[in-house]
Amino acid sequence: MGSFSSWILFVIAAWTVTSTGVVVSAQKCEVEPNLRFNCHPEIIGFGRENCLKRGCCWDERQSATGGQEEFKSRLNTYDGKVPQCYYSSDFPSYTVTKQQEKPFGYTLDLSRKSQSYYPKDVMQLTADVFFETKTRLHVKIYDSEKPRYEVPLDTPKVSTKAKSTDYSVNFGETPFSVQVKRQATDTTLIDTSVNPAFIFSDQFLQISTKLPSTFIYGLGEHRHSLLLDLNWTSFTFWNHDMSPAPLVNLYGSHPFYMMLEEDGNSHGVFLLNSNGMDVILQPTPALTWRTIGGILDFYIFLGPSPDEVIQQYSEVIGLPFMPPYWSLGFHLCRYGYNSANKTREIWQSMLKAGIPQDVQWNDIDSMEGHRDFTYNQETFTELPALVEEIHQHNQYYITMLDPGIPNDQPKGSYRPYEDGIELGVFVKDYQGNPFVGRVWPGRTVFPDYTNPVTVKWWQQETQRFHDKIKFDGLWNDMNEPSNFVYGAAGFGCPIDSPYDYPPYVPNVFGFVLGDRTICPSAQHNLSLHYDVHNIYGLTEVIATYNALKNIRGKRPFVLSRSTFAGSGKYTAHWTGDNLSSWVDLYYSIPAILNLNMFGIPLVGVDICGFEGDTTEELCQRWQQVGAFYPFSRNHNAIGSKDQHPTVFSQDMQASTRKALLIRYTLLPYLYTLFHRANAGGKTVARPLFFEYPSDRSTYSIDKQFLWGEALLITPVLQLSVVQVTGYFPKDTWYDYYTGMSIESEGQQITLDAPLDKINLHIRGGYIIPTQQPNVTTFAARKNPFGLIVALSGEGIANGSIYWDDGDSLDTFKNKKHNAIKFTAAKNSITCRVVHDGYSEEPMVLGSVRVLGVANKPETVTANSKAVPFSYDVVNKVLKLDVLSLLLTKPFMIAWT
Ligand code: MIG
Repeated sequence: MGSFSSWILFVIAAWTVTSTGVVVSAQKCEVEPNLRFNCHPEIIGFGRENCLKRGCCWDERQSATGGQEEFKSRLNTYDGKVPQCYYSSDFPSYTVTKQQEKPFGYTLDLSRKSQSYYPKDVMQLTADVFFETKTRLHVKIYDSEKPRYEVPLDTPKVSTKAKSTDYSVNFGETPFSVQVKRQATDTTLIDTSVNPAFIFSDQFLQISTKLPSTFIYGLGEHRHSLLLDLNWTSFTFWNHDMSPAPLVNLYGSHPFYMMLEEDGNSHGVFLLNSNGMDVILQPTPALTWRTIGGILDFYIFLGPSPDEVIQQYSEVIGLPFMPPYWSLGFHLCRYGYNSANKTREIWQSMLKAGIPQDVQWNDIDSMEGHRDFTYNQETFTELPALVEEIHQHNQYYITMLDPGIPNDQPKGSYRPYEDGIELGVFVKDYQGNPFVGRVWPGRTVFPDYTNPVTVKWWQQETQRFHDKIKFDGLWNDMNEPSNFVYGAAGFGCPIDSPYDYPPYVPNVFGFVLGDRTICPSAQHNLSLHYDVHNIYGLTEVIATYNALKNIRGKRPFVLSRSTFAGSGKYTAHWTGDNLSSWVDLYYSIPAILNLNMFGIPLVGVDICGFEGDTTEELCQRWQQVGAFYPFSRNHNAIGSKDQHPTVFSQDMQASTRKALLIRYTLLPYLYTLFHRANAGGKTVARPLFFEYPSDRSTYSIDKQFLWGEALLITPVLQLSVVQVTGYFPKDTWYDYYTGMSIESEGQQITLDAPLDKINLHIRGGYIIPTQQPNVTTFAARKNPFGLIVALSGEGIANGSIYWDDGDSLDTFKNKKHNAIKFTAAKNSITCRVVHDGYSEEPMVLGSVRVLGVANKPETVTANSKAVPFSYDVVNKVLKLDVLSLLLTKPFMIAWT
């Protein structure tokens, strides 16, 4: 603790009895600046008098600009000032009145004597502490007497305590606080005693924790660098249709963070709560959760490696779905092809140019009056034929379904609405009538997917539409849900509703919760919109996923704009309406890395940018980076200049073709990573620190990323440069193109990056399965496989492949797959078949590249028979090209 004499004169406390009946002494306001927690985050009413009324401390010395971290950060003028109004060190809170042992851990009874300054304090709380697994702690704090809204996520139910745990838990009794420690290192991961103001009122719930380091990640969906900024920043969770911009609430909510501790261990924390929320970071370092409803339902994951944290998180929220193989190919879309003919022309131009593409998309311009389940009878009459033609080329077609259903069509002309009204499937307003907003089709109502009847109706309508257009996947846009007007069309939201105008409004864009969405007072089957707003998109994709599954009998593919924790079980995600700009190209990388941490590995951003016009160079570089987005789609806004690859020069097309052919070459590796995500929650695209958690130089890297453990991508993100500098952690790295090795000591390395090249490196010690590419995954899957064997300094490498038919449901569960392991050591590679359950397509191994073979071998054998080979003396690469081994039979390749 420092000395406060220099500023204590300026601190004023309510040293008389305040309205809450609390006496605050000036002494209790001696709180070190970084340990001050904001007692008056509201913009309205901010001032000394109201601060003191709350029983809080007021620091005169702070300028009048202090105190409202969120508002200031919104205006981008906040310069790291501590709050002007803050809690005294004895701010009243809960005490523990009873502690009981339970089979799952403990239960605590908490109670408070005085009211906080928010209405309707919950005076009696229960805290259940579940020692769920060795690495997972679950702490659930709720109203002891009255049930409150809880997020309907299907989380594991644990009734008995884990035998041993990596964590220990302690409590402070008066006031109540929680401390969680990592036993192995004695590091305190959570300590809520840092802020005395633990508040649990009906519409304001707040708890803070001290953080064990400054290395914090997550808290999406926001536009931010990968490593978060602790300098009085705030992150708001309230799903919103909003072009990605810093410091505002965007399309999705993931109240989850992960941290690296000082020693490189990592842990994660998830607050299972879907109400509007602010999370505040301050340099203490500390974090404050501030939500306006539900309960406080925390999960703490002990890792200790970053990837283990994500696996443990995925076990709680649900493992990512297994994507169809074709969906890992390249996707082309735009808003505003405006006709089936134009769509066809561009799709055909890709075929002609030999640029890989698996999926052609249409947007709302293909609909009749922007109405779901229709196609335009003037401009898209040939759509059914076009889709058939696309299928004949073994390619796929995806179209859009928005939530807004028009309610003003002539009687008898629009069945989805008429059936829906009869079944009562729409969200109701505060008076119980269908809630009417305004979206693309005009005046619209919104399906309430928390109602099982709605889910049936949605499936039925989707089926009817599929009878006309044989789409292979669906795109759920506008599902925040977005609304063009504030609340109800022509009305807004009821001014006297405590849900539309709660006592505390999180720092949402537009200042009111109903901004560009449904009124929080609207009613769903499950609860108020106030509670379920952030899971609207999740409930829609569950319905869409299951509809597709039932209709096609194959693996569903859904793309959703709005997401919540657990969405990855059902959907892919793209980051919405980005801009065709270099800055947006950079932000794509932290975005996809974050979404991987949130359990949504199939993620990408609109390649070449959505809004605005791209340039050829930007689009060329973007196609290169985008070839390595797990979900790779070029998409464009209506009115923007064309940006499909074939609109550009031959050079640009050649470079895009080259990047995408590399993607297609590496698809068996990517697919194997997706299998691991689906089976065990591992990330697909990951930050460097995931693989090198003890190397601090990696902690803030977000201009490079990895596929799995082994492929490092170092793209150009700037105009007019033909070199790029990247960080190479201490390891052996091999240039993807030449096989030349780099021995890095953990250093920055500058690489040539001519316009037609994206730098790729393979990490020594890994074996990557590949396949000779083609312009569709259908064609590529008929080609021979390859292996890239990247030897470690010790001459060792490992890898695997997961393979199945790429489209059937539950192939892993039903064991209709192949799982094969490869090991290289002592101048040989062996193949071990772990599971052999898929034999429809023979898996021929055609070629092998061994990187890092020091000397030219004299002979090379496959299963003891000599095979032809060549050796690149300069790059030290052993090449075998005329193999005809089967991957599904054990083999051994050796060189001497
Ligand atoms: O209000 O369907 O983010 O990808 O092209 C705009 C038209 C609606 C927003 C999506 C964008 C899509 C567009 N949609």
